[in-house]
Amino acid sequence: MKRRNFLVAAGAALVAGCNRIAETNAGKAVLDAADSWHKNAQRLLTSRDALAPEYPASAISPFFRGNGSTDPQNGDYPRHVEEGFANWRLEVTGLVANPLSLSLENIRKLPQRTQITRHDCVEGWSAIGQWTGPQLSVLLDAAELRDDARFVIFRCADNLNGGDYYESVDLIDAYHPQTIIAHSLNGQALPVRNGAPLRMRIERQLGYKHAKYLTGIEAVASLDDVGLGKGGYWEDHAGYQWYAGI
Ligand SMILES: Nc1nc2c(c(=O)[nH]1)N[C@H]1C(S)=C(S)[C@@H](COP(=O)(O)O)O[C@H]1N2
Ligand SMILES: [Mo]
Repeated sequence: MKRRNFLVAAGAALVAGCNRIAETNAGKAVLDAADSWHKNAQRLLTSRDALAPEYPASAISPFFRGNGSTDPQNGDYPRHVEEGFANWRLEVTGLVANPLSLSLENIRKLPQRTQITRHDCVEGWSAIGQWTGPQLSVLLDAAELRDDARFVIFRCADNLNGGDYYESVDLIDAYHPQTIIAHSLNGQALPVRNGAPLRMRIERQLGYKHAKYLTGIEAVASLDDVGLGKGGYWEDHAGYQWYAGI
């Protein structure tokens, strides 16, 4: 554990350093090249379908902090909080033969997976939590993903510094067995600070990929026309790498 924590801290320091490197044009070109290398070649060299470590209940952090948006005040979100999320819907759209619109009850009735995993944020903190929800693969199969789909976009209810938060993964992470749509943390409905009522868990990647306040899942062929084209809020606005594997 100590060694892993050190590695996470070292990784966070490296990312902080990378943001400075990214400010120079040459540095940016190198990082972009590395990112597309990740997108294209990394899957050939390492096993992208390996499982992230899972932990015993005794390892669960007493408090799972919130980060980024922790209490969205935009749009319909405050009304949904007041209603106890009774009218929340999750839409599955895009390159699918059978679009879905699911209530929280629909989602709780699907086959469920529970996993205790460690969340690593690039800002240099980690927390262990137990997450429960259906695998994303179950929804994608029910929606009948079309052959031309290559990426899955996660749409979020919150607006962070004026931009809509969103994220995306390729189909390897979309179909990874630990990629779930979590409605519960440590056996309780998600707190607002952790993304109520639904948030993604993308266990092989860093924290910013785990979209909170999930309203939509959209299958696309390319990321170019989504947001500013880099595949996520932090990718678009701060040059974070799209593939944030850990
Ligand atoms: N919709 C949305 N999802 C988000 C964020 C956010 O601000 N908005 N922050 C990201 C970051 S940087 C991290 S580390 C995790 C934090 O999850 P937590 O609030 O449950 O700790 O959510 C990620 N998902
Ligand atoms: Mo983060």
